[in-house]
Amino acid sequence: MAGEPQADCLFCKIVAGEVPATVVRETDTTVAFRDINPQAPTHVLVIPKAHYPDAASLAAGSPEILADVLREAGEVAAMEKIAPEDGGGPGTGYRVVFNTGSGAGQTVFHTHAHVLGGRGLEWPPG
Ligand code: DGP
Repeated sequence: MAGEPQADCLFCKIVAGEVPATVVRETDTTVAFRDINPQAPTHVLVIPKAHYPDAASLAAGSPEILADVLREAGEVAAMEKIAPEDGGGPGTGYRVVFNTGSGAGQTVFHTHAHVLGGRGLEWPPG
């Protein structure tokens, strides 16, 4: 059923505490933890506790939880002092990325928002 934990899902195992992670925030519906392979000084993943394979399926199945994920992305940015109000130069402001589909670089099929910042970020992304 949509949202139910999946036995073979790495991020469901992090939610369950079966795989260790450096958790920086947790709410009733979300967990935020540091990416194991950081691409920027701040690289935190915000995930719903419920299992949805990608952002589009989360938006369709539980839009209120997708809103929770995005709110938590902002809370992580504030905690890491990379929010726009922390200044205007390189290193402030942040990017929220949902890689969606293997062709776009998604490797873990449990929705996750990458929160990236702490350095200047190029556009367009690679
Ligand atoms: P994506 O490529 O968008 O599916 O991002 C998956 C991210 O998950 C990638 O940046 C690396 C991260 N990741 C993979 N395995 C683990 C893990 O066991 N622990 C943590 N903290 N992050 C992981």
